[in-house]
Amino acid sequence: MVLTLIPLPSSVTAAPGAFVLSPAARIVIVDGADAAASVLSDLLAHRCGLRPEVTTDDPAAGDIVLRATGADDEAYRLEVAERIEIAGADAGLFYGIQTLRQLLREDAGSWSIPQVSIVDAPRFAYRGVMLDVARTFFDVATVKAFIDRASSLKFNHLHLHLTDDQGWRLHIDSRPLLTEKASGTSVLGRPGGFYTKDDFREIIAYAAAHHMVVVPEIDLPGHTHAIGLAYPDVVEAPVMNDMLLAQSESLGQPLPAAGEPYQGWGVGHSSVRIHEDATWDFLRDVLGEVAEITPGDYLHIGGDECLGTPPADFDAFVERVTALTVELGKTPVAWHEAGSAVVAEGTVGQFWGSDTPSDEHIEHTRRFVERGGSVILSPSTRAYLDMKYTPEFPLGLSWAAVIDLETAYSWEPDAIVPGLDPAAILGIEGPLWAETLATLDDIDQLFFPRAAALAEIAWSSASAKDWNSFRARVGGLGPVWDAEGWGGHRPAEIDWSTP
Ligand code: TNX
Repeated sequence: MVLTLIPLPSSVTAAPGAFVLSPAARIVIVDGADAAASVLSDLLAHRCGLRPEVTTDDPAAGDIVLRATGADDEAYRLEVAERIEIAGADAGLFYGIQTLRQLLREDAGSWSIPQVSIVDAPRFAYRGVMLDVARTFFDVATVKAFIDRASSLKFNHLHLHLTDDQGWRLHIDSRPLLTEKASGTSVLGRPGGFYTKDDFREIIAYAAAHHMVVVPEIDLPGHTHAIGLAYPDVVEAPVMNDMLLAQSESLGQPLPAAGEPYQGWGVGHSSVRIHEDATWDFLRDVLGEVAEITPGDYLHIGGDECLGTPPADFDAFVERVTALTVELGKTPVAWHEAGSAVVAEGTVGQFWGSDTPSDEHIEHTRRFVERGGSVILSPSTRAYLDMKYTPEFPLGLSWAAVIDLETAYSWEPDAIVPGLDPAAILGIEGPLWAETLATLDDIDQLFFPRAAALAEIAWSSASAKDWNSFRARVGGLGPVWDAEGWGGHRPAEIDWSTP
């Protein structure tokens, strides 16, 4: 029998037989596993229509025991025998429950779980997904739905791309015109929107309850056309050159005009005014409020595709903005181009080059490590969740690659950037850019099943990786995702009928 587990745990020992979940089963909490009990209780209610009693009494056969341990890590143990026991610290208990969720099976009206003994811990500390809410605004309910999906695969960071040329999505009290004037539209006439501070706190709290840390991104110094709708003094006039004209022509989308919302998806035409004091007052206000509302360590300052910015200006900007971020108490994260500059000590670089990167990309990425930082890998030819599965796929882009499930699965983080010390790899992230997405269903189409491939690369050991094993397991998860109401693409090369 195939155990339908993704990401594959460190150690799995299966035994014959199964635990049958009876209506009399109780959730027994030991040493204060209360939060996990409510996660499990909601899950069983939703999936099996059972709401077990939660108790601190001694466990009996047929019960599910949640044992909180004092450890400070994401590891857990799951034993399924005559009773079920999950042991771990907060995150570990949550992950043990996600593993249990993948093992639950219904047969003739009764719910069972195969007997198994699992010991598990992640490979990488940073396991991220990114949602672009700037190109298309997604409301709080959709972001929560995205958190549900990602956390079930043991992703622990949610990077939100909050600002871009097309819109500004987070209210800033000291700069209220940003959301008043620059949030009303999305790409191609889709509706705009923004998060109030309370909305954003709600997202952060929901993410935290699912053991995900929110990483907000304010994309700078480029991707800033929207700022000009609100504070024109802070931005340069849109750049226009042969490269940008050719881009606009090939997209069939007009170039942006100063002071008007941009609804195309060309890149590289905008910049803040790098040398003006007014810009730095603005950035101190904005980044200060973002840092203040964000409990996580990281603040992403962008740094990508500043195609119209002179290199010396770009470097000066990055040096200063990463220093400002540190001053505000956060660890800066930046797209790998920012490695051309003297980034603040400890800045994390996010690599988005191909899996055969240019010398320049390699050099820029290594710089973060030379400056005491680490690297998040998002190779666009493998980890980009917004690339098409096939050339004909109706959603997504294909500028980096066409990424079928096997391509998304078959890569090794240590081998992407030559000469990068493996110990400097903080983890991996799958970005979901939203130029072509309008709905949660669209998100699901690009997310499932490729996010499962990324989850396994992020969590499981390199030696466990095996495409044939993965394809058998992913097929078995189709019914689990269906049961949650999570749609998605079901590529024909996978047998989705396995129980
Ligand atoms: C490149 S990857 C971008 C984004 C686009 C994306 C579309 C990166 C750091 N920048 O601006 O949305 O391609 O795939």
